[in-house]
Amino acid sequence: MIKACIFDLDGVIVDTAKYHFIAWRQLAAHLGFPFTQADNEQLKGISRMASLDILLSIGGLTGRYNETEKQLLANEKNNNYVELINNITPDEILPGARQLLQTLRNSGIKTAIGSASKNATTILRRLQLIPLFDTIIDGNKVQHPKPNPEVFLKAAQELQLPPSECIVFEDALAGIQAAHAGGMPCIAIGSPAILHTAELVIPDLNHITTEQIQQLQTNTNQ
Ligand code: B16
Ligand code: MG
Repeated sequence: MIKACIFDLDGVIVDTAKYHFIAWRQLAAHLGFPFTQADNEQLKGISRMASLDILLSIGGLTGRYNETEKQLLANEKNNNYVELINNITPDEILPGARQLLQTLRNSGIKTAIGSASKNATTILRRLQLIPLFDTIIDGNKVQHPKPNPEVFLKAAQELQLPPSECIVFEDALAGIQAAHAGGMPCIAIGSPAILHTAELVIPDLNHITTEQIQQLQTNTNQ
């Protein structure tokens, strides 16, 4: 039986990808090259420093900066990003998210955040969603970014549940890989053409019930 649902934040609970995009594009412009929406797709679910490496390779700047300079560039992007997310409101919560969280908690199923973002708590506070989560594991609490399962295993550990009793909600391939590496089934939000490695792909959180979640785990364990 599923006793906990672990949610990725960006792309599952709220669409912060558009703000990451603007912030990375500002940095690229500063460095003197264009950065497109298609380029941004490569950064979803990836940690900040890994994203910077991809951005620099897009600009033909791989190997140009040392680690200290790269940290300054990452800080610059994060300052751009924090300025944007300071204006986020609960209206930006993605369809079905608040209702599903409430329904799960009413049924006694625990809820957690498992996000790569170091800004997760700030965002959840602005969305007024903190009380709907039993634990929040974010980029500040893990050593190894997705696809390493650490973020989801730590959430299960905090909830004092084995991974087999947890299920993950994700929007990125790296996150689906992380869930599977941790021994947890995954429900993906987005396009089945891209996210087909998940046990189930849905367009948004309005399209899932607690019965389906339990059924999915039964099927996975057969
Ligand atoms: P930050 P998630 C991820 O959040 C984003 O998808 C990814 O684009 C971002 O680079 C990463 O967080 C780190 O975010 O710079 O705020 O620490 O999808 O794991 O909730
Ligand atoms: Mg995500």
